[in-house]
Amino acid sequence: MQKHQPDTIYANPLAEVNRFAFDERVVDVFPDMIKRSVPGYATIINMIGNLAERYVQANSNCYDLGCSLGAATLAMRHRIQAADCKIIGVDNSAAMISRCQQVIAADSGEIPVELLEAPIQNISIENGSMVVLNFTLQFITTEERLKVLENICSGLNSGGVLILSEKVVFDDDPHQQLMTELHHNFKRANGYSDLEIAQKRTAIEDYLIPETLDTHRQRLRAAGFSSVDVWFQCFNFASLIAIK
Ligand code: GEK
Repeated sequence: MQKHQPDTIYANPLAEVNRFAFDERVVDVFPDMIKRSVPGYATIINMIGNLAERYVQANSNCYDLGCSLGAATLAMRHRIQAADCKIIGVDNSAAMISRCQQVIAADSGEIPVELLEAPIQNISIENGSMVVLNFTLQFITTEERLKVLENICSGLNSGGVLILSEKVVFDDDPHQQLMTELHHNFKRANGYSDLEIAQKRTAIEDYLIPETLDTHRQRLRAAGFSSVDVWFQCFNFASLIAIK
């Protein structure tokens, strides 16, 4: 397996900044990129393990939708206490799924993991007790989001849980500006230059579409979840728990 490389994708000035893509170049630097870009990422991954301990039911399926290199899959795999479970990881990037196969093969966990290269819009959720959308819904058009969540809710067993982590925005302009500045300060403290921050921002502008926490809460309820709220937040990054 290749070693993790530092993320320098936007370090030099680009004549044209293309739309961000989860291609091989991103796969090579992904662990470094997400850790240095998303405040609280390591805590969220760790707590997904904690939640798996509590919510995963015996003889059920767990889903990691937009699994990238399988960080949440592994957190669940090593903390699930219930017997006879299976984890299904899904990502529509061939490069991510291919590298994730290597990560899972090198891992010592015993719970079976199946990886699928597919858009999460096409996945059927069956006999689920835990579904993770860790910074994935934000890359799907806002029009498609309710249907994805309805599909998840209908495939979850009673008492099953969805963990939805997203970059978020705020209605209050000064607060929005403050959160953006604090996030950029976090990135600068992690070694990203102003050029890297600006070019990455351009690359994800029309691709990563953040929404307010209220929009997420309302949509999760509309999708059929009975209990919905935030369990983690750091600046403009938050994670919600939705229980069926
Ligand atoms: C983690 N969850 O480390 N269908 C399937 N996958 C998709 C889709 C889609 N429609 N759109 C984007 N992806 C991971 C981190 S990263 C978050 C998730 C980030 C995939 C995409 O290929 C990428 O692997 C992932 O969603 C988003 O906990 O980079 O900000």
